[in-house]
Order: sequence, then structure tokens, then C-alpha cells
Amino acid sequence: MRPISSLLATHGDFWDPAQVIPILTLIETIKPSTLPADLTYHTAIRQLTNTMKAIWLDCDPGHDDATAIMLAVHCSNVSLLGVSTVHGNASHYNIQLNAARCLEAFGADPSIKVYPGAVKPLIRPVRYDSEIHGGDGLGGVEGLPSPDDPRICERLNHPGGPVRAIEAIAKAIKESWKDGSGERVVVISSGPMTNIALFVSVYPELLGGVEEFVFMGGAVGLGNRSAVAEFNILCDPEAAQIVLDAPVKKIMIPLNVTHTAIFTKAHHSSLLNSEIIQDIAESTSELLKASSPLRHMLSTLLGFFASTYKSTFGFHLGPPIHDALTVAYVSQPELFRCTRYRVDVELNGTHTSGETVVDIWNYRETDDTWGNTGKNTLVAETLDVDGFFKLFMECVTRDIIVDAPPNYKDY
Ligand SMILES: [Ca+2]
Repeated sequence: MRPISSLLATHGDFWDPAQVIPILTLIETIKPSTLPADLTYHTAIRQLTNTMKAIWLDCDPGHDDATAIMLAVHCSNVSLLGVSTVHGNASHYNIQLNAARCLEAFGADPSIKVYPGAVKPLIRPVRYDSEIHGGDGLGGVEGLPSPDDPRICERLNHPGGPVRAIEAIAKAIKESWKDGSGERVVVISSGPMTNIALFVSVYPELLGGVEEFVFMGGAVGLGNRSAVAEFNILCDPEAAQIVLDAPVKKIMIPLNVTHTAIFTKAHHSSLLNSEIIQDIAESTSELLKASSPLRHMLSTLLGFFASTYKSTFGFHLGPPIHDALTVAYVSQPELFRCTRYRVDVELNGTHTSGETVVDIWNYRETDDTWGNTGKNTLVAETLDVDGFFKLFMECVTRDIIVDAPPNYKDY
């Protein structure tokens, strides 16, 4: 880990001065001997202001997972403790490399590591989605660090040997929660929920340390990888049901909402060059050249995603960037309107396996708990789309300010 002095020197110029200056003042009043040598900038802010939300991200990158990672690294009020990976959009080998490459490309602190998790669902055969994400999970993306880059290996290496996803999640929650005297952690899932189900099953004593589970998955009355099932839930419906039954608050970001977060051509033009005026962007037929390597990388990422969403699902206006909404919810929950329902997963349906059954008419008798007898889930129903893309572009801008990896290819 980098010491706080180096982090402040690197990043202090783009964090909000109103937030940074009081923190610097506070830090200066603390005797250096009381500061842990490995105290990171985010941890210091969280400890001193109590404004940061500690998050863990479990994902299967995946183009939209990559955008979730960007938000997790750059939303100014969240502190990313670690990233775990799960089977899903591509083979687990590719998924874990992609997570590490994204963290590096987005300038995440080197202390943020990747922890490999389940390579297959609990019961069902593994499935990938190369039609949408390409063979390696991040098809068409230019400018990511190479998989054999030493910094990528460093993200995946852990002192003392391999550490698996559920062990890493448990350790992070233990260290943050401190048996109730510390902070709870928000656990985010943007892939199949196998790792989260295993964590719930193996470490029930740590559920008190989970602030909430926020997951992208499911839908109310529609699907994308069957008539009624969304990909993440369809991959491992049993895991999803285990998580839904856990006595922890859940927030579900369903397709009904993610399909409103369309990355349009106007957004793409803004991404390529923040100075561009929107009406000029809309009047040009060609996308302009990116103004930085990171903008180019994101442009190729979202361009590929746009092309597969157009060819597979007929999304002509742009792709829905599903997974980024999970982190956006944690950072700015006011962007969403949610209603609490009982949600279960269809595990045995002939035509409906993997469907999320959202009891909008309250047929099932429930209590006030978040577990298997309760109204267990806050379901997102609307999104402030403009507010979300404002947050997204703010994160892109912060990303540009972080030093770009030195071995970026020319673009
Ligand atoms: Ca995903």
C-alpha cells in the first residue's frame, strides 16, 4: 500500500478541496505514531469524516462490469475494499484477468486486489455470453494493460498464497465491521451470485457486517437470455435464491431500470471529448477522436457493447450499461425510486427457470424481515437517467486525471 502522504500528493489535486483541506488539517494534528503505516487515502477519509461507504465488488467483466469497476474506483464517496470474480460473461480465467486489467487501467490503488471465486454455478452447467462480450469477456477493447503485465500479476498475487473470493470478502468485512464497533460493508454483485451465496452459507456470523447486498439482476416480467430470465440470475438461480433468503437488506437493479440507462451517441461524443458541445455532437455523423488514451479505451469498450446489443437485441440507440447502476445506487441512491417487495427465483419452471418472481400484488404473506419469510428486497423501479450519466462522466473525468498506465498503446 502507498502511504497516505504519497496518495495525497498524487490525488489531492482533484478531490474536492472542501473535503480534503479539513482532513489534511486533522491528519496534521494526529501524532504520526498513531497512524498505521499502510493507511490509505480512502480509509483516512472514511475514518475521519464518516462520509465514505465501504464496498466490495463481485463481478464478471464483461463490458458493463468494467464500467462498474470505473465507478467503484472513482465515485468520490465510496471506498473499494476489493474485487472478487465469478464465472459468467466468459471463462473464469479471462474474467479474473479482465478485473485486474480494468483496475489497473482505471488507476485503482495497488492495494485493491482481485480474488478469484466460483468457476461454475452451484448446480447447473456453466454458461458464457460470447455473443455479447466476445470470447474473452472484453471483446473489441483497445488500450487495456496486457494480461502478462507485472502489475496485473501483482493484482492477482496475494502474500502467503492464493486467497479465494469468499475468504477475502469475509476478511474485509471482519476488518471493517470489527464485531459491531466498526463500519458495515456494502456488497455489490454484478454477475451470477454464486460467490455471494457461498459467502452467505459459509460465514453466516458475518452477515451483521453487511450493510446491504446490491445486485444487478432479474427483471419484472421480462428477460434477456430467455423470455423471462435475465443472464446473471439464469446462470445460477439457486445461488440467487440463497442470497434473496439471507437476512440482509437487498437492492435489486432489474432490467426494467437498466434498459433506461442507454449510452447514446451523444454520451459517446461527450466521452470522447468533454469539451464538445452536445448539439454539435448530435449533428455530426462520425464520432470524433478521443482526447485521451482512457477515453479511447472506454470508447472502444462501449462501442463494441453497442454493436453487440444492436445485433443481438436490436438496441439502436445504444447499449444499456447495466452493471454501473449498482455502484451508482450506493453512491447516489437518490437517483433511484425503489419499492420493497417479496422476490423469489423460479427454480423449476418448464419455460421460466431463472425468472425473478416479484410479488407486486403482495400475494405472499410476509413479515418485516429481509430473510426467507420477509418482504426481502428493495426493487429499483425508476432511474434519474441524466443524473446517472452526470455521475458517470464525473468518474470519467477523475479517471483521466489519474496517471495513465505507462504502457498504454498508441491510439
Ligand atoms: Ca456482469
